[in-house]
Amino acid sequence: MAVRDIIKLPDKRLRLVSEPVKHVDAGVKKLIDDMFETMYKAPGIGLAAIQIGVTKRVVTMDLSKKEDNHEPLVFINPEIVWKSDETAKYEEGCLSIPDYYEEVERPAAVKVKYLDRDGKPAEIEAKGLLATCLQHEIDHINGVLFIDHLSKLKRDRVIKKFAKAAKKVEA
Ligand code: GNR
Ligand code: NI
Repeated sequence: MAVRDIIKLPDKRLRLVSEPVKHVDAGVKKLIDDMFETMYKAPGIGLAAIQIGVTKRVVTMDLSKKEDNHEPLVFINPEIVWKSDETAKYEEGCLSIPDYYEEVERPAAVKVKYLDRDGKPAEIEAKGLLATCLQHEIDHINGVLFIDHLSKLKRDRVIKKFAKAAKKVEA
């Protein structure tokens, strides 16, 4: 297992559309292990493979509160098959956009079809934080970031701030 670097804005790889996993083989299992290690270390409650530069449709998550009581969740090729008309607002953050938090409005509940870590088809109906997090991560594997759900003014401001910071490091 290894902690991998998390890629951050303005890294263009965050805009790539990830590829479906064909077989949940040893390589995918190793990727999942690395994602959990990276996510727990960050710490974050969710991670999409693209955040460590891997263009595979793989998501890890752990919404448990207690540090010594992990509840690891894995979603491979996740796909929203239903979303509620009702929406909910949550303050979101992203490990690829550090130290920026903003309220995002999304469907309050979703039904997601996916493969589990054994490659077995599964389905989950989620509400609350799980619904928000699933939508945040499924966005990632489609090259979408939570700032894309904000006003253009707010989004452009964040993108500019990160572009400027990256230039400073470069100089
Ligand atoms: O750690 C994370 N917290 C979080 C809070 C509210 C909504 C979504 C998230 S996901 C985020 C980790 C991350 O960037 N996943 O892609
Ligand atoms: Ni994120």
